[in-house]
Amino acid sequence: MRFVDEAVIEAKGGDGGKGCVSFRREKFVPKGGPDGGDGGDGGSVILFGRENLQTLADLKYRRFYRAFRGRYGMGKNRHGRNGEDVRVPVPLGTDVYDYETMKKLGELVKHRQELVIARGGRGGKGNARFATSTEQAPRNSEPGARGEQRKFKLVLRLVADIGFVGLPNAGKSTLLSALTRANPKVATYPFTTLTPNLGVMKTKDFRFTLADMPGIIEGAHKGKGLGLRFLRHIERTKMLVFVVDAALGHPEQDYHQLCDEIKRYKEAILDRPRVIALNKVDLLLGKQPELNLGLPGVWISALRGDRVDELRELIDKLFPK
Ligand SMILES: Nc1nc2c(ncn2[C@@H]2O[C@H](COP(=O)(O)OP(=O)(O)OP(=O)(O)O)[C@@H](O)[C@H]2O)c(=O)[nH]1
Ligand SMILES: [Mg+2]
Repeated sequence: MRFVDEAVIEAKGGDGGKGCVSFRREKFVPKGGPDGGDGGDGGSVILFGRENLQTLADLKYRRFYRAFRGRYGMGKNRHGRNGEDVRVPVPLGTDVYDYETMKKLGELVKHRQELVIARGGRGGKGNARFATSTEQAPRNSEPGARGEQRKFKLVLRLVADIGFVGLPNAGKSTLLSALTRANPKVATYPFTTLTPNLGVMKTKDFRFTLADMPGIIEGAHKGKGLGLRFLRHIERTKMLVFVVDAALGHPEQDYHQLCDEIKRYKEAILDRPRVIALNKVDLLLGKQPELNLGLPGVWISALRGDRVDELRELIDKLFPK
């Protein structure tokens, strides 16, 4: 399915049911007391996290969500039935904002975690509730309260353990295929990957989710290239794997450029552990220059699979568990 990481939706809670006006009728009691029941409460619109969803695409197609109304109260003190909730699954990592104020209302990062976004209205009281010592035959009841209605902006920031960052064409997607069973598109031109790809990497006793990102270019933090739209997808990772094309001859420069873009976007992202994959070593014809990048690294060929296992072990060792 198409990867969609932003959506605007509107939700309305169900209105409460009206309270009932009714009086007891019994064979030998001509004027029975009030017995109108309360209306049912309206249902709510509830978002919940679902782990196997990866995009907000469904919410792009369906924009309006309306929960059911509460039923009317009835005679003989019968309570109206409550309106049913409407539950909407969203991918893990969905942030929910009020559309008008852009205030963050919550996030869904765990499977089955819930957020009520539009509460249903309470049911109105029936006339039985209005009886007092002086008013024994009340003819009033309450209408149900209206359900909340609001517009929201949903923004997905993927939940993955490890994010790949690199310039376009560095071999990130090739590396994802080498480390996992994922099968992303790989091509000889830059900007092949337009939306993040996820894969699962297994080690002896751990399972990591890896996110392959579109290439980062200078100015990405300001929205250049695919810019911010995917830089945000590395925010929730716990570790970064930098992928550089070492065959181009300037891996240090590339690495510093990548760090710079991330730093300008959100410096704290650089606090997490990182490793560097110096890729395309097969094109280097044996020359592996001494590098002092200040982070652990492995010379690999993602294409041929050379030393990819070593990288896997390094990631496993440095990942904050
Ligand atoms: N020789 C060689 N080529 C490689 C290696 N890894 C990747 N490539 C090639 O480099 C090109 C780009 O690879 P991708 O995996 O698509 O690169 P990417 O970083 O995902 O690129 P974008 O998605 O555009 O950012 C492809 O032609 C790959 O076959 C490698 O280890 N050695
Ligand atoms: Mg790619």
